Amino acid sequence: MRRRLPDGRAAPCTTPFEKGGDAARGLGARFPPRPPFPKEERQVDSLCPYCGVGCQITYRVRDNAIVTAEGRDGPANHGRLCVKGRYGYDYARHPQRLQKPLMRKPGVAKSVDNTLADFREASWMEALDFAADGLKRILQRDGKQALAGFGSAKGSNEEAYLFQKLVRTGFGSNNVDHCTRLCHASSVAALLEGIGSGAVSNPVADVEHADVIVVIGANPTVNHPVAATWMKNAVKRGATLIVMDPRRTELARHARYALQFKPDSDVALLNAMAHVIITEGLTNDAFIDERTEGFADFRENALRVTPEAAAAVCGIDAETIRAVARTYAQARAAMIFWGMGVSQHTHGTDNARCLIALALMTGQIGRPGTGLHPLRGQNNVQGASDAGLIPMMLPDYGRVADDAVRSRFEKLWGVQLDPKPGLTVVEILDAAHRGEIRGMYVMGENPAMSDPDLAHTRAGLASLEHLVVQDLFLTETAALADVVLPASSFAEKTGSFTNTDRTVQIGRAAIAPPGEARQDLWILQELARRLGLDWNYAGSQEVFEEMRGAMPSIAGISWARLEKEGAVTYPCVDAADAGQPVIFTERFPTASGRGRFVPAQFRPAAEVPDADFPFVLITGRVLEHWHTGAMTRRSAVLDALEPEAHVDMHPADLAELNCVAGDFVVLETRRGKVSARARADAGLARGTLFMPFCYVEAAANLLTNPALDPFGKIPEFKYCAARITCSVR
Ligand SMILES: Nc1nc2c(c(=O)[nH]1)N[C@H]1C(S)=C(S)[C@@H](COP(=O)(O)OP(=O)(O)OC[C@H]3O[C@@H](n4cnc5c(=O)[nH]c(N)nc54)[C@H](O)[C@@H]3O)O[C@H]1N2
Ligand SMILES: Nc1nc2c(c(=O)[nH]1)N[C@H]1C(S)=C(S)[C@@H](COP(=O)(O)OP(=O)(O)OC[C@H]3O[C@@H](n4cnc5c(=O)[nH]c(N)nc54)[C@H](O)[C@@H]3O)O[C@H]1N2
Ligand code: SF4
Ligand SMILES: [Mo]
Repeated sequence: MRRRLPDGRAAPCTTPFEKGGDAARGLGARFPPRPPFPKEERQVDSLCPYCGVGCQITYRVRDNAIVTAEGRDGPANHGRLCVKGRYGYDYARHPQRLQKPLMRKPGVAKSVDNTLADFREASWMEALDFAADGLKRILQRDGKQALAGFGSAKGSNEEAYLFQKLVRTGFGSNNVDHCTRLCHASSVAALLEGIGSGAVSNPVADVEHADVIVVIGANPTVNHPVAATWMKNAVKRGATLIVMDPRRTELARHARYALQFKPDSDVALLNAMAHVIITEGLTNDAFIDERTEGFADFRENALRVTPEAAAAVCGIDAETIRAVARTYAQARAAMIFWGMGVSQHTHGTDNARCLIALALMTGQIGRPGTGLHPLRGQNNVQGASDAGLIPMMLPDYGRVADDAVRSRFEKLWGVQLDPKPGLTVVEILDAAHRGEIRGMYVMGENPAMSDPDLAHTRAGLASLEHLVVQDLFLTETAALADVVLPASSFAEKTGSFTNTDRTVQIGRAAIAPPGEARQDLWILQELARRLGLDWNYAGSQEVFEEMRGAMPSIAGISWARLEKEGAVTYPCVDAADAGQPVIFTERFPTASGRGRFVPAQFRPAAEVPDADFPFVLITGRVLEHWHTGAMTRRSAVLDALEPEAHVDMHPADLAELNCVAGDFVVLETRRGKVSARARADAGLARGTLFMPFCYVEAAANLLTNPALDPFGKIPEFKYCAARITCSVR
């Protein structure tokens, strides 16, 4: 009989699939004992390094270490912080921080289980020469299409800008992408097509002016916690909250309508809402006439989807669909927030098209408290995308294929640019697998954990002839590298960062990098020079000045202004512009100035449950951990709060497996299998499983399906077929 913890969960034991890798890399390594609470020495005003809410923080620093974090009065947080902002800064001082460049020892085969012992320390000079020589060799031998780079949404705007410039002008191709591809790529595809811009229309704080708030496929209490507090405050003030999610999340407790619909069926549900709005005469005809195009086709499509027909697909009864549609359409001001539950599907673009159509047909956009807000995830994913860290667009979203756009950047950068759009994240790894991409530069991303179908991804990374990784730790991706460059963490650098509200803010260096770890900006420039680029930026400020010149949307934001005001929201076209939190007020930035309706038909996921794999696996996040766990599993408080891999399921499904919460279960899909502790969650529907992807010992992405949305090229992280068995009783 296994020992039980006081809360009834089984006490820890080893998992059947436990491997040496993470333990050898010391993920579970003990922290040194906490020193006595030090006396405050100085304070540094900066930001939280984690999510797109962009909370402002004051760090108190002593002996080159952060000792506390407190919320500042920033526009997004007004002093509030969540557990990660308050306690999650200590990863920067974790004993496993890389302090010297590393080079793979000769003859050591590449494996995610490689450890420090498989590398040797090198001088910066040697490591940088080796990194650049490998890239140059491939470039000269195989041509520019054989190289690719993944930049970082955790780094600053300036780092993202230089990274894409390095790939475009040093490697010579547009094979540059980052985690936005795994995130809101489909939302952005739909937004660009529908309203000409991928940015949010209004800040989160606008919930204050909304009387209806829709949250669909997002779990802000967990993933945008401070934003969730503003939503809850709005409900207290009287706003109506509608939550649509196959899992009953914490926010649902505050909702007037909590629609726990069948996963994957958003298009059916949203088309039925449009149907009701049309047939009940709740459309905003003046708005449709003056500001949109393409309504007729959309209307015809929606009229075919009755609430009764949709109910059979999405599991929400027709009357509830009607009530929710009326509530949204009749609101004085209604705002839609969405997240990965909408975007991470092979029909993610269709999902987002439907949301855009709802806003356009009711005129719920372009005023305070109305609009569309795809909640941005990483602290700087908005900024990294704006800066051009995407394969088909240059900074500020000009298409690389557009001659006029390209020639503007050719003039600015003094080189010829490739007119061919580059490959996206998953396409790059596929090309690596096929031997077409031979060399890669990865800065501040951990694709060996965050990409779908990890067996395939890791094999692709391992097959590269030359992989340069620039990170804080020997991550699973760095373990596959030929050379690892130890970089600066958030707290060690000064740069600008753009949050989900399009607000640009300054993160300031609070501490110095450990050992010989260097600034990302320095490393980028050293590599660039070795690739023949004549770069000599004195610091972030100088890079930002170049960006301002290249990007009209931030032309009015000078560094001095950022320093003085602390936060400026773009578009900000000149020094007199106060910044524009609410956009699309008079026209949309499309060619015609009008918003465009694009009809969508319900299509099921690429892989649906069957007799062999009868469950639906949904992957996502937990409050305390960040993505692949690289940072938060090295943060003492956060890892103590959520130390173990788990899979959540309905209590009745658990009972049917003959399991109790805390038992180990084996979870298997057509691509892989993992073992983790079972947790009971009555918020999940029967037949659905939820797993976070932060635990290397039970990496959820060994299981996920790499099938892509055709427009956004985003993989279907939110849906695949799985089976589950109880492994320990
Ligand atoms: N603590 C923490 N916070 C984070 C992150 C983190 O790793 N940890 N990551 C950040 C990043 S980069 C991002 S992108 C955001 C993501 O933030 P969210 O979008 O909130 O993230 P998820 O938990 O992946 O998924 C959201 C919801 O989608 C629902 N869902 C699943 N399938 C479907 C479906 O078919 N339809 C609909 N409508 N919903 C579905 C899930 O039940 C889940 O509640 O979080 C950011 N914040
Ligand atoms: N199954 C499943 N998979 C998913 C998702 C999902 O919902 N389900 N969501 C997807 C989404 S939305 C996202 S955004 C991606 C995220 O995927 P990734 O971006 O790959 O994940 P992170 O763990 O945030 O990786 C950040 C890396 O940067 C390093 N780092 C942090 N700060 C710095 C710095 O200042 N400089 C440098 N050089 N390195 C730094 C960290 O140590 C870490 O290794 O995951 C995707 N994968
Ligand atoms: S809400 Fe996001 S930005 Fe704010 S403290 Fe939490 S993780 Fe950091
Ligand atoms: Mo994300």
